[in-house]
Amino acid sequence: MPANLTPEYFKAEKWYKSATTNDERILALERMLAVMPKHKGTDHLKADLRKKLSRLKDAGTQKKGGSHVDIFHVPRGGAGQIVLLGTPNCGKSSIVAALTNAKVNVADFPFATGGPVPGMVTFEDVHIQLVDMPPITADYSAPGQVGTYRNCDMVAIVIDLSGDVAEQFGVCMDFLESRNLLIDAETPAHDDESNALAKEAFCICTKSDIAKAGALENLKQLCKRPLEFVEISAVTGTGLKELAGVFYRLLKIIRVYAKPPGKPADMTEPFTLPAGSTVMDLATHIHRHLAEKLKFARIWGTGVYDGQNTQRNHVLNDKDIIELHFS
Ligand SMILES: Nc1nc2c(ncn2[C@@H]2O[C@H](COP(=O)(O)OP(=O)(O)OP(=O)(O)O)[C@@H](O)[C@H]2O)c(=O)[nH]1
Ligand SMILES: [Mg+2]
Repeated sequence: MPANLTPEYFKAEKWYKSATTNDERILALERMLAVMPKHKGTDHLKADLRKKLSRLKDAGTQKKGGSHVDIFHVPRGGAGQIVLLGTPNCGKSSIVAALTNAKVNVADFPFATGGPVPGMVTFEDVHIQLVDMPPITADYSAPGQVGTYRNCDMVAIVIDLSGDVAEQFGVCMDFLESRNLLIDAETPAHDDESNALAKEAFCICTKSDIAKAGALENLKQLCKRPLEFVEISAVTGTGLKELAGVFYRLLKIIRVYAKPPGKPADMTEPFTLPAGSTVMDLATHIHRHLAEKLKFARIWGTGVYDGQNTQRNHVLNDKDIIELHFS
């Protein structure tokens, strides 16, 4: 083993050893190579890791066969997917039970949840997917569990305010940071090859009805990242009503309604798009080929007068009604 390997390298190596899929192993190897000190003593190790990496990438380009079922793969539904992360018994399933119709297992013993359980949260006329998950501890996460987080839109870290907030937060942050799962200046949403990498995250602080004094303030002080904290109680209902709106805001999406020319808009099924989307983005979302024929759009909504003609690059706002005109 070459000298001078850093704690960051060993973290990445731990990630590599615990990975259960080739995609995850590739990400971990890339991280090991990126954080490895560059000197003569690491030349052999570097060559070895590069060989492993290229073998894994070759395997990835070959046809995938077999009938392996990944229970941690949760197909996306709704306008965005938020996946819960937390230590045993912290109250994850209770949140999903309170906000969705999903059949989850709420229990006063740890590890009551064994696999992901998706449910739909409704915010006004938008549906957002919320996924209950098995717990993690400092030493254990289920094999493959990281895959659910890697493929979601946002991670909700759940902290039990009646427990040891520092320990819970440490376990969750270590899980996320050691796998490059948190977006920051050095960790983008996608790696150089457009594979999903890091996520936005926020904190749901639950059991506010039995919180230890000063727990939320302690937690905020511990946190070195610009995370948002939302306080709730699944038992008394405090903060629950607002939670769906918080999900919607943090997902940074907008909803817009399409209107056929000369007819009323369909106000029942909005299209949801990333905030900042344009008229052209909406047209492409509805029909990629039709979008090439888009001439202009009329809009009723924010920052325009009713029925104003706009160009393809006009940026849409939440709740805009759009009439697309094609050539
Ligand atoms: N007082 C209080 N108890 C809560 C609250 N939320 C959950 N609980 C209780 O905490 C215990 C654990 O809740 P769960 O929702 O099953 O916790 P979990 O995080 O899903 O647990 P695992 O699946 O084992 O990881 C249950 O006894 C719940 O009734 C809350 O807001 N206030
Ligand atoms: Mg549970």
